[in-house]
Amino acid sequence: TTVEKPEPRLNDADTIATEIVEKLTYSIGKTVKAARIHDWLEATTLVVRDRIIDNWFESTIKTYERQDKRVCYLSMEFLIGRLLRDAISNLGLTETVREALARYDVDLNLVELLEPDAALGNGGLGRLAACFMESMATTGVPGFGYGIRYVHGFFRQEVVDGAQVELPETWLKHGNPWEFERRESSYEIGFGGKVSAIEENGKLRSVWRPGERVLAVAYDTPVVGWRGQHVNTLRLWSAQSLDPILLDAFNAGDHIGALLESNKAEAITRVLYPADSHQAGQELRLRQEYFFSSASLQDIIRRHLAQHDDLTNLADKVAIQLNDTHPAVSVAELMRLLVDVHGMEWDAAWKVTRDTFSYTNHTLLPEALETWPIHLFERLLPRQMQIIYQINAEVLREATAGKQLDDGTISAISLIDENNGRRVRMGQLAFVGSHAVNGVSALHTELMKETVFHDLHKVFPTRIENKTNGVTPRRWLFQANPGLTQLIEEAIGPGFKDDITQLAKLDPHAEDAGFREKFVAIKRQNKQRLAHLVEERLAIHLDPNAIFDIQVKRIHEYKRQLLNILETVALYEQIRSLPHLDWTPRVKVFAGKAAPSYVQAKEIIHLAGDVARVINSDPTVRGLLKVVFIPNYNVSLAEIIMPAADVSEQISTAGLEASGTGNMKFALNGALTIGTLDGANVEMLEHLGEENIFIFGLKADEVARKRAEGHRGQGVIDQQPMLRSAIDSISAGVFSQDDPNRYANLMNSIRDRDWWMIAADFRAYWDTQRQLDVLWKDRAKWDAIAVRNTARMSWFSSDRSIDEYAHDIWHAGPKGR
Ligand code: DL6
Repeated sequence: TTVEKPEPRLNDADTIATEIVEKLTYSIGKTVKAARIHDWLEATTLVVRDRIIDNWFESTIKTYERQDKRVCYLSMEFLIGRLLRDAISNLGLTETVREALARYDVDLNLVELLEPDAALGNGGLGRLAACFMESMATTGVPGFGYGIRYVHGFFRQEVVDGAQVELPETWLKHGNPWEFERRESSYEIGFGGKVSAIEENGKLRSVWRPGERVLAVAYDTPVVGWRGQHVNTLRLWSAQSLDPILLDAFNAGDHIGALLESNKAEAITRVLYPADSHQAGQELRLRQEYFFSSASLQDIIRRHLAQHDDLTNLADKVAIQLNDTHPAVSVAELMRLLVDVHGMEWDAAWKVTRDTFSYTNHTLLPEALETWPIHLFERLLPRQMQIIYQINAEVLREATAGKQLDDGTISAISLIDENNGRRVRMGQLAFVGSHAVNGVSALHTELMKETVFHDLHKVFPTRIENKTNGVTPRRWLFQANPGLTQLIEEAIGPGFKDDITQLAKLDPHAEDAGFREKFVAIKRQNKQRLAHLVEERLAIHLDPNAIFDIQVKRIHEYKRQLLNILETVALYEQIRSLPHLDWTPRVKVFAGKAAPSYVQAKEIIHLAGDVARVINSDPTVRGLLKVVFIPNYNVSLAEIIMPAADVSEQISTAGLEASGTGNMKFALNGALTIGTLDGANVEMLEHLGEENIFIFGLKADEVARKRAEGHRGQGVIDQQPMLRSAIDSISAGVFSQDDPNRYANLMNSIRDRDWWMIAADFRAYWDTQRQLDVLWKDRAKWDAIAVRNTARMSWFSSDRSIDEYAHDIWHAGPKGR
């Protein structure tokens, strides 16, 4: 049906001010006088939302009428952050809304700060999904994000007596004005029970009778692209029980038992698992994975059948991207729905499945690769387990057809790991069920071919391809750094806002002293803003004249915050023993969360805090070195930190960081990267040129070789007095006098195995840091490099990533048709 387009709304400050007051009055029930700041937030959100909804309907109807191919992005995580500023900015209404609120003496900046961060993700993978949603809306790809509406997102981090403490996060406490419950879009999700075979028209058909059923209810959030032209949907599933209360049990006096079923159902979407690099392994996690996969697939099929006679052309109309293996059970579930429920032949269903799915791998860390014990899988998802066995048999048959494969290869490509107590390998399932499998940076993709998918790659040599990550410049430049955005506009005109590749026009301005001066003045303001936040939250004073050297990301041994801390301690000791030298003042900033059960990562946080306390209170290094650990790193904090950095730390052990996206955000905002040849740093080097990025350390193949040779740290430490002294001081309790042995294990791990090559890379890292010290003194040179970083980062826009996915994998959207 063609729906008449509503009259476009007026977007002047008068109209918006009037509408905000109307919302205050009639939706919130407050007068202007009585309204509190959270009421203004809600009223403003509703007014902005109205403007998005008009375009949302239009985008949805257009996609429907043109029967455009849709992209469904299945992701367990969407780390979206705050939405109001993003929406206002993408609609081009920032100054108008500011003016409208100012009429009532309300400050838009303060209103925005009150919005809770939607932290439905752990880190890189979830934030990438959020950037991709925004870029799909911007580039006009009809995208649907499918995920989980966690009641509690990523935990809130506090640091108490130096240690990380995890507190529940309650983003839904005061409701969520961005979402719409869709009661009509709810689906039953089964678990457990029995499978039987019944005969129908002379053929056997499997029927699954689950022992337990829950309801998945959809909540939709509009995702608005740049200039508000296209609006997509993020659909998050919430679990509800079919029977809210078992009245029989209640009436018999079993009041707790009467609620057990509903508690069990609702537990599925209660909380996000807070580990990004270890598989959670619990039954509840598998329930979450199946729950949102099945709900999303049922929804996709229902939509398809509303427009088409059958499911044979599903892959022509829908592309489903599996964001990591978390939704990999979808491969078996789609086969079940096609074969058992919709009566398709197995072979036809397998072709539809493979043509529809594609899969992104985000890590090579063995401990993060998901596998599930067969007995658990079989108990929870008995029919899907049968289907996995059948897929396995057929894939092995296909792989061996006409070829002689040795037993090692067969067991490596099998979906069942027979060596570790029989487990289902989700990576293998996602791989064989997809027509395209991608890594997230060039290096990572090559390593996938050599390591985790070595044998599958040999059998299916064209399946793996690369899609380097990107970040949305709207959030990470325009909104996070409005000062720099305006300066760029003055220098090269507004074209870059619609076509980010035009940022390249900024390059010649690196040579212009007048421009550099303005660039630096903005950086300084951003540093002052961060310094102000640190002063307020931690009562630590930071001097904006110092180099702001920042490492913010999840805490993990492979990301090597420990290398940075050791260099900090070594620098501290050097300044103390050689105070007459001309040291360059530095501020070292750390932030990030550790998985609650990751002991070493928590020790690293504790150490950062201990080192900060001792250094910051030592008058001999005053003005030369400061260290801060800012608690509770999240998207909103990142938006303040990224624009304030002079140096961006991207120092993972080479071969272990799949891509990184923080590296891109920092460089886009004019920070100089000190980093290893890892993840997307490799491509950043190509785009920036080697004089504009500071690369050090072992390369991925050298790390592998050293490990194979049985490298140990002690030998290196003995050769390096500064490193030895730093390790000895930490071991002796110089920074932890209350508990001198606190870091014994951490330090011994470097002396012994040095698995993360901290000792091995220390000297190269130290030297490169000193090279930066020298460069800082040549401000014209430093600043020119900073400008070139901003100018040369446009390739790392998520619009480019999305164009590549659309063109090469999804065959959807303007670039994919
Ligand atoms: O692809 C997004 C992001 C990469 O930039 C990071 O390098 C990578 O560590 C991260 N992976 C995860 C957890 N992976 N799993 N499972 O967040 O993905």
